Amino acid sequence: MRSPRQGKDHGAAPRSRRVKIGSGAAVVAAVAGLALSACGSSKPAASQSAPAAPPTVHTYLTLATGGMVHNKTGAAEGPKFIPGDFTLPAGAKVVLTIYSYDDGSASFASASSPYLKVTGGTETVNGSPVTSVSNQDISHTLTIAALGLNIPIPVSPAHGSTEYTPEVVQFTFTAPAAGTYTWQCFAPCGSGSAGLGGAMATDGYMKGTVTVA
Ligand SMILES: [Cu+2]
Repeated sequence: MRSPRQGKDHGAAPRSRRVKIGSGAAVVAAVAGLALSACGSSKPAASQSAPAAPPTVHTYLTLATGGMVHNKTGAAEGPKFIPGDFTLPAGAKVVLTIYSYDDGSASFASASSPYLKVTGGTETVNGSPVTSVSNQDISHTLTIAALGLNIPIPVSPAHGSTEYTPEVVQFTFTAPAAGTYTWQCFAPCGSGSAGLGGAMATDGYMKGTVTVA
């Protein structure tokens, strides 16, 4: 399986300009200029650049099925977001990409559950914008209740047990102020008759911590 990735946008750094020195005189002039500027002032120059736009940060999570995640005894564990804990820079524009391999549904008792709706940002599934997921198609949610942020994740279709092509859920939002926030899945995807046991009750599976710093 794919290992989870997390990292910043690695935009191309601007290349430093090459300065052609055409003659010895030019070198002398350049050195003289340096000497002059060095003598000019000891104060640091005031920054003249406009306020920088917030950086865009890309964070990647993998949503693995129970069959993909095994404990030390070899028994399958419940579905799991990997990593369960992640960090975001405060105020950054965040593009959170979730690769979901889970082809199991976890419908809510009520088809009008608020957790079927996208809130707190914008979402695409395999590149197409979505504003909600139907109760038949819901597989998990990644919800940060304290921020009013809800990412419904639909069933990853037709993957079966041998074909591992993930569904790509991408959610764009602005990271909040620094703090520690709990995320959790609200779809009843765990074990037990109510679907709230197992992974749903285990930290690091369907619940974790987002640290904003
Ligand atoms: Cu879940």
